[in-house]
Amino acid sequence: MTRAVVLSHLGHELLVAPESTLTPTRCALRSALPPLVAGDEVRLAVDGDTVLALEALPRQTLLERQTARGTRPICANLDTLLITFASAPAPHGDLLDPLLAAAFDAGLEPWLLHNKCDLASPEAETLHQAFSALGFRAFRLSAKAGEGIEALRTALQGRRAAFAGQSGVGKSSLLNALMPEAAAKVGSLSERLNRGLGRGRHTTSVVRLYPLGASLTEGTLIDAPGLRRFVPLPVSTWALAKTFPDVAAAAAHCRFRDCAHDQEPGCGVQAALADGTLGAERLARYRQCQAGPEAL
Ligand SMILES: Nc1nc2c(ncn2[C@@H]2O[C@H](COP(=O)(O)OP(=O)(O)OP(=O)(O)O)[C@@H](O)[C@H]2O)c(=O)[nH]1
Ligand SMILES: [Mg+2]
Ligand SMILES: [Zn+2]
Repeated sequence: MTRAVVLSHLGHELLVAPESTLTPTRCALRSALPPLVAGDEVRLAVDGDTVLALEALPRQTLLERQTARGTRPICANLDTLLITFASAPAPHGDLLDPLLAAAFDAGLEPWLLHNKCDLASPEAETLHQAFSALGFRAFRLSAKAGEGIEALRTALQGRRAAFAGQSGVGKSSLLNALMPEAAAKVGSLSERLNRGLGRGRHTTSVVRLYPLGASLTEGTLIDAPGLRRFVPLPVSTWALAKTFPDVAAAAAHCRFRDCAHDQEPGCGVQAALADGTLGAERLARYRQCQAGPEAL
């Protein structure tokens, strides 16, 4: 039996790549299989031209999102989430924090990709520096000018990564810069407006995995449609502290372990706000991220 990785879910079929050849192959699904996503591993039965996914192998990690109708898997077996923002469209703070928290809760390492550095944007630059200062790994990139691409390619060696971020930040453009053979479709702003993309349609329409080399061990990269917002599963206290290390550092000084950082005496967070070591907007973002699914 052949082991394969799921490249993409195509309605009633899967696009898979057998580990030995990595040749993209369409296959049908045995009826009892659970919903499969890019990055999932399956066992195939091959009979002439007929390929059937028989069995889903256990997942190492699973990135999921909350929808109005419940939990939905997005990608499996990742180790790195490439949280992408750009000089334009203007970054959406509300999107980046929940993505960081979701990455931590799923056991993934979040990296921040700042694309379109060829366009000046004080807003994106401030965000980049703030994330770096908090200790996150951040890359300054331009898919257009080629800036930072070599460093990112080296860093991705052997990793299982996926892009996440707003529509139009250049996720597919970065994929193409890293591996031109992916030939992923890239959308221009005018095209976007003509097709009504301004109202929420995306250039990339399906989640798709691309092997970075001749074998899966060399790494894989997943391109995904842009997100307008992202509601993770309820964020754990642990992931919240990893996402907001500055708030967590201040909270370490709270007198009470269950301090809500509100009116409690001896609150380290309120003290940090008062002496200016913590900005009020950081606490506001923390609270918004903590509220998570309630915002759905
Ligand atoms: N100036 C500049 N433009 C870029 C850069 N990278 C991408 N773009 C442009 O940004 C637009 C959107 O790029 P895409 O790669 O389609 O963006 P995306 O994030 O994949 O968008 P969705 O698939 O809708 O989520 C295109 O017009 C690209 O040419 C860059 O580094 N600099
Ligand atoms: Mg795209
Ligand atoms: Zn407190």
